[in-house]
Amino acid sequence: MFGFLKDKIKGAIKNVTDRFDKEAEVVETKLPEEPKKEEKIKETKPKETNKEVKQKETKPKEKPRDLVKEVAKEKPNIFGKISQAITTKKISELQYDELFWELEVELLENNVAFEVIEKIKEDLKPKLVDVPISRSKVEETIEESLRDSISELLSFENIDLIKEIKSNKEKPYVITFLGTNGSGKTTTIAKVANYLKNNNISCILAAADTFRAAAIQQLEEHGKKLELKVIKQDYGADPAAVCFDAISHAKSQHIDCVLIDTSGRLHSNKDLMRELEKIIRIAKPNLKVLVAESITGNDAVEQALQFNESIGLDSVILTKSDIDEKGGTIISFSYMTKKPILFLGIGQNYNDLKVPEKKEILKTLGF
Ligand SMILES: Nc1nc2c(ncn2[C@@H]2O[C@H](COP(=O)(O)OP(=O)(O)OP(=O)(O)O)[C@@H](O)[C@H]2O)c(=O)[nH]1
Ligand SMILES: [Mg+2]
Repeated sequence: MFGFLKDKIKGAIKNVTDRFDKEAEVVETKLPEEPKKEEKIKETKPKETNKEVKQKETKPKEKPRDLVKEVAKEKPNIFGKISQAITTKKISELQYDELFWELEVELLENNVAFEVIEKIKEDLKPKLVDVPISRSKVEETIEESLRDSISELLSFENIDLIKEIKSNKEKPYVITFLGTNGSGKTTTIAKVANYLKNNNISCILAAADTFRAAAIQQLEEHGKKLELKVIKQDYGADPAAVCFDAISHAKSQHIDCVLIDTSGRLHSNKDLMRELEKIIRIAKPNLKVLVAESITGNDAVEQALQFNESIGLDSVILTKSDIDEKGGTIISFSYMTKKPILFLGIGQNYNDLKVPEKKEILKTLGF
């Protein structure tokens, strides 16, 4: 999933390093002085064990060895030289801006949001600007800094859904899934239902997309396959009423969880947003989850920010990560929305749902 981004970043780091080598100002730096001979020898002399001390006591006295001479003979390069000059290079802030552009383009093209790139740029700056640095260290410094920045960007506190539902005192735990048309809401609900079922949590599905043709049927098919009850009304019915029915049924049957499917909408559609607000007012969900497509990159981030402003999101599920070659969306998402990424959708089967792991993401990015 991040293979493409990984290769692009590696390529960009190499370009930055090459340009640094060509354009940076050469600086002669003196290495710090070597410690005095006697001190060094004292440090390197191994400690004597008790046994050795005893043996020494019984041995006839030998002529003391001149260790300083011996070591100096063996390692003339270390002890022969007192100080040494090495060649390093440094760049100005202006040069840094130009060099960073190489990296910036790759990150932008791979769905990393502009604000996120700015943060990465600021993190890296003090490590490269006006700091004498050798060529071999440039690549390493950029890589290390990027790894630290991305690691920090991915530092979201995730929700342990199973624990949340199991510790919920007032049944049912209600989750509303919302998002734009075709983002994967209905498929994701089926995957989550399957995940809950595998964790011994009972759930029912609420067909609150009463708008799109065949939406109820689609949910019913999943219900049949997963052996789960689907609460529905007719097409054109008030979705909030469907939610009310589903929650009442769950209460009376002591069902742990209700998963609400809603129709696709844009945050800019006022009527549909009002309808969503009504669903939320009636259903009072424990979790409002935006289902967004990983492949849409910064558009998905923008949607999340807008939906959050209108109705307040609790979490996000990024679908179609399996076909997202770029991989930058997840990095941008957590930083920009500050919302936990509950799951990644990684395919069209029921088991294709994954809890995002920071360590694994960093590894697939090559860090
Ligand atoms: N590759 C891949 N495809 C997915 C994933 N999640 C959903 N899809 C596919 O995306 C398409 C749309 O999925 P739906 O679940 O119908 O999306 P929706 O948001 O409910 O759509 P509307 O109800 O029309 O708004 C289907 O073909 C799904 O199989 C995923 O994680 N990976
Ligand atoms: Mg749907």
